Amino acid sequence: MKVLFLNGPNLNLLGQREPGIYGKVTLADIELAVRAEAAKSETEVDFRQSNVEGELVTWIQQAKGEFGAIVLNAAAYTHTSVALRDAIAATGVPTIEIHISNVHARENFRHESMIAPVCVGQIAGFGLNSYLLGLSSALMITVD
Ligand code: CA2
Repeated sequence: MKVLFLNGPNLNLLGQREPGIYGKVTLADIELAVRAEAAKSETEVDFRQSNVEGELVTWIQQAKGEFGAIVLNAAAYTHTSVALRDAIAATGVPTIEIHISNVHARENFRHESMIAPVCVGQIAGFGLNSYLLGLSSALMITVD
């Protein structure tokens, strides 16, 4: 079983700015924690980040046939991207939306998710653990 973790814009800055909202962990720390957890169930993980919307779209399209699930922190594109939503719907790979922060407790514009209707579900507000919960959820919804 292979799970694709995708991270959207500015998540490469994690741990460097706004520690009050996003904590002190870096994306590299998160990747290490995800890989350690995945190893327990012999789950293969691919972990990527891009600041480019089209690159995320391409990766989602290419996931079909290779990955059993996508765990997606689309960051700001969550709230704006019809392109990501269409890619998720088109590819048909079960996708779990995740967020480090509780987007529903923040500004109104973060309450809306363009991608939520085409995702299996949403996990938000658990910090680094949102990624681990995303992994557990991916393992629960996939059979191969
Ligand atoms: O809580 C999350 O995981 C978000 O997806 C993070 C996005 C935000 O736009 C979403 O509404 C919620 C922002 C990621 C940018 O991360 C930064 C990290 C350090 C400094 C500045 C931004």
